[in-house]
Amino acid sequence: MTRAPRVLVTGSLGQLGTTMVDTLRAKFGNENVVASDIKKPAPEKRATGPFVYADVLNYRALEQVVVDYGIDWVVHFSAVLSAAGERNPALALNVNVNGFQNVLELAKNHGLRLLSPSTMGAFGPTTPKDATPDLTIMRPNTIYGISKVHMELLGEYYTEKYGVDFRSLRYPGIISADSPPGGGTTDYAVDIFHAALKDNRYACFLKHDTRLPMAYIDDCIVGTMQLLEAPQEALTQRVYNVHACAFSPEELAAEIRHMHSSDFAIEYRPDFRQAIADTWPRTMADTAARDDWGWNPIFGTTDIVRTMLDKLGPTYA
Ligand code: AKB
Repeated sequence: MTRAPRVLVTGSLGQLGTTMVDTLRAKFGNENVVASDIKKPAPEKRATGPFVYADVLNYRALEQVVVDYGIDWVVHFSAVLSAAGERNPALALNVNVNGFQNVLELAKNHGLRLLSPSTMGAFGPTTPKDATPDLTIMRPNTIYGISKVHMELLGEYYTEKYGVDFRSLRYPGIISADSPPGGGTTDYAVDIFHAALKDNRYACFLKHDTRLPMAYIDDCIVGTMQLLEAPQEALTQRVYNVHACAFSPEELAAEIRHMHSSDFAIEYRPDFRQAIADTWPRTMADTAARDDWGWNPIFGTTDIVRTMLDKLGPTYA
């Protein structure tokens, strides 16, 4: 393609969509990136480029956007995450399965490249927990995980059968200061910074030693762009693990004490999200992502803590 691709982003007002739209617009031009959601954007978001209402459950409405704007690529962020999914499994099934099927059909019928992220939540209690490989046992027991395994397999099927250019990466927990997460099991790792700066104490919904893979949003967005733009020939598979660092709540609290306040207090009140976290990997192996398209995260735990405190500090000063 000699001109810039025209990209549609679903779920554009979510934690990742917000930053991804800014990054895509900086690279491909504001007018070439169509942001969509079912919520109303703040006026400053609308000002930077096209925004449309598009419900991923409505195939015809999505198709109209693709035709009207001449879309080439879709980045599909609309999804109900792990904790929200356990609260409302019917909604998660509908959005994650039927919504994905709609964008996949759209990709098939209009020759689109489709990037739809998966998650470490696609693994389950019988998956090996350390250095979890790309190809392994996948028997998740959350509706989120089940719907994401379905997404991965269906995407691969459409690639094989219809030549759809489907791409996916299994995100760890993503930590961001500018856009809040919503409905995930890893959300504690963002909430804790707000609580530390505001109240100097935090009640954590996971146990002290629950170690999970995590990444800072900048690495996540760079990696997502790398996979989105990678030449087809570079891809030896369609779904890739990506790993950056791993920590537990008590390790994160120790870093916050070290960098922010030595008497920061954390208590542990595990709820239903503990059972979800217990089924996920502690670390993931991501050699294929590094070899095939250059995944190379730079934020470790200490960098994440410093960056989060620096970015959020002024809000609570
Ligand atoms: C969640 O906690 O549900 C998400 C994820 C790991 O996919 N952050």
